[in-house]
This record gives sequence, structure tokens and C-alpha cells, in this order.
Amino acid sequence: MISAQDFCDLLTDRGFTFASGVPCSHFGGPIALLSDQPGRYVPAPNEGSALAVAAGAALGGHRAYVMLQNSGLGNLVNPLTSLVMTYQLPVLTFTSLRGWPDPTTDEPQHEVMGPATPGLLDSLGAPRHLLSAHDGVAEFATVLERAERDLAAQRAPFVLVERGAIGKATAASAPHEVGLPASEAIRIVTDSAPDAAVVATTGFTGRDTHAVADAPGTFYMQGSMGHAASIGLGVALTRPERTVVVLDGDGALLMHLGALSMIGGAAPANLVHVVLDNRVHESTGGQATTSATTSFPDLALAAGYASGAVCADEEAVRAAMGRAQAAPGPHLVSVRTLPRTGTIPPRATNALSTPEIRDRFQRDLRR
Ligand SMILES: Cc1ncc(C[n+]2csc(CCOP(=O)(O)OP(=O)(O)O)c2C)c(N)n1
Repeated sequence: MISAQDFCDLLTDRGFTFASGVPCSHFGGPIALLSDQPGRYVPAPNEGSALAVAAGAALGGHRAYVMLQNSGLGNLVNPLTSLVMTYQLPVLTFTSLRGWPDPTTDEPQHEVMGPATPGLLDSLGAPRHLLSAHDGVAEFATVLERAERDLAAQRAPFVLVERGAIGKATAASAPHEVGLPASEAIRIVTDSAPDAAVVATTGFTGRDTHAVADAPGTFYMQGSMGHAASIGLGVALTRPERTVVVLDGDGALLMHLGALSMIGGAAPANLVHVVLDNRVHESTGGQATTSATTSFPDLALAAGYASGAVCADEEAVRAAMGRAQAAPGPHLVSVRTLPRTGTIPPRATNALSTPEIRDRFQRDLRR
């Protein structure tokens, strides 16, 4: 293993002064260290934006790298192939290797992308190198040396990073001063809409929802980060008689913010979009999102939602959920949530297979 400090230092020594990314727990250490230094790390909403901002920094004359989870490679393929490769921009990408080499040891959403990651990069013609868990500083220096040769040849190399290859560091965060524990917010929201179909975003939200409010009418996402509201829209449009509650995260909503405009345009009367806003990607270690400088209710209203509200206590959440179900939507309810404490409950998929989640959700929609 290489320490987070050594990882950052070796890159800085080579003149890489600009970094961006979307968190994966594999990169929690470097992101924490870089985030402490103003101007060193730009938190991106999705992997495509991370690559594009690094490409812009390269155009601006800086050496740039990005860090991301391989589940986000799909988000990055378009700017990789049509921007970075087309214009031969020297950007270095570190991607984790979730679901590899043995997908059965990881979460279900990594089963396809884990084994596919090396071949996907090969098929795109992107050079790749491996940083494995037992590599130290010397091996990392060799990997960087090889990547430098790709960069010098105007190619954009990838370094695939195994679990445990980079050490951890603690991220500073600026949580809300007032708010609700996430599991409490989920309990209040689901209790306020007992007949609703629920779509729960990936990560800790699905775990909490399964622990405090499991119901057949809940669709637990594993992966497909950022698409909870779009899934909810599809359900809401095809089941107009049913209230649909989306439990979203701030990081997840920001990942595909264009969904707000799609929802505003489609105007489903029965959709209540709840954002559990804790200002961080808590599921991957608490790396900051950019929600502190973004107003979700203002964005929703500007995108055509019927209403938008911010809540920080039980009374306000209950009142907002009541209003949202009494008038045609779509409605957005942003709930300020506090950092989780204690043990995180197990994933819904420990108790239910993904086809079981699908089947019981569909049966519940038909009832
Ligand atoms: C495309 C993609 N990129 C990255 C990840 C890794 N990931 C899983 S959960 C998560 C954080 C989600 O943050 P947020 O929506 O704010 O919810 P929180 O974890 O704070 O509850 C991330 C980055 C992923 N699953 N998919």
C-alpha cells in the first residue's frame, strides 16, 4: 500500500497541480488531503465532468489527473473518446477496480463493470496500468513513469487501482448545524406517505430505508447513481394513480442534475422528490459535494417543479410532505441531514436479490 500523502506527493513532484474526481472509497485518502488545500481539487458531479474539467485545466497549461470509480466509466466515455482522445489532451486518470478480479466479493452493481473494465479500456484504445494493493512508493513511481511515456505520446493513460492500494486520510467536512439524522428523515418521509411507491438512491440511503421502512413498494437502487429521480419519473408517468416518493442524495442528484428539467417538463402530478442533503458523499467516506453552494428548491422551481422546500426538523418535513400530497406536483423537498453515527445497516441486497426487489416492487405497483 502507498500512503495517501505519498500518492499526492509523487504526483505533485511530477507537476500534477490540478485534480478532480468523483469519490470512490479507494481514493478517500488523496481526496481528503487535496480538499484541505484550496484550489487543488475540484469536486465534480459526475465522472464525465471530472474528465472534462481536467481537460480544460490541461488546455490551460496545467498537468491534471482525475480519480473515479470504475462504475462511473460509462459517464466518462463520451468526453474521453470525443474530447481527450480526439484532441490528444494529456490527462491522467485513476480508476478504482470495484468488482475485480472476483465480482462475488463486491456489491452486485459491480458484477458487470468489474470484469469488463480492462477490456472496455482496451477496446477504446486507452493505455492502462495497474496499481495493486501490495505496491509501494517504488512501484507507484514505476507506474507513473510508464504513464508519463503515454502522456508524452499524446495518449491519455489510465491507472487501475486495486482495493487497499492507497491509504486513508480523514476528510474535513462542514455539516449542517441543524438537521435530522438520515434514518430519522427517511422514517418521517415514508411515514408521511404510507401508500407511496418509493425509489431509494444507491449507498447508505438504501441501507437506511431497508432498515427503518422496508416495504414491497420500495425499489432499492444498487448503483446507477444519479438516476433515482429519473426512475421515479418513469414510474410516476406510468402509474399516475400512485404517489411516487424519490429518496435522493445531494451527491446523486448533482450527478445528473438535468433530470430536474426533464421532470419539470414532464410535470408528473404524483411525484415527490425528496433530497437528503448532508453536503457529502457519505457512502464513500464523507467527501464534500457542492451542495453547500447550491439551492435545490430554487433549481427545482426554475426547472418547472410546482414547489420546492427546505426542511431541517420533523415538523417541517411532515408539513412539506402533507402539502406535496395535497396539490399536483412535481414537488421537491430538501431535508437537511446530519452525519451518520454508529453502525450503518446492511444493504437491502443482503436480504433480497435484485430480481426480488424488482418483482415485489412491480407486484406492489399492480395492487
Ligand atoms: C457513477 C458512480 N460514481 C461513483 C459511485 C460511488 N458512490 C456510491 S454512493 C456515492 C455517494 C453518494 O452520495 P450522496 O448521494 O450524497 O449520498 P450519501 O452517500 O451522502 O448518503 C458514490 C460517490 C457510484 N456508485 N456510481
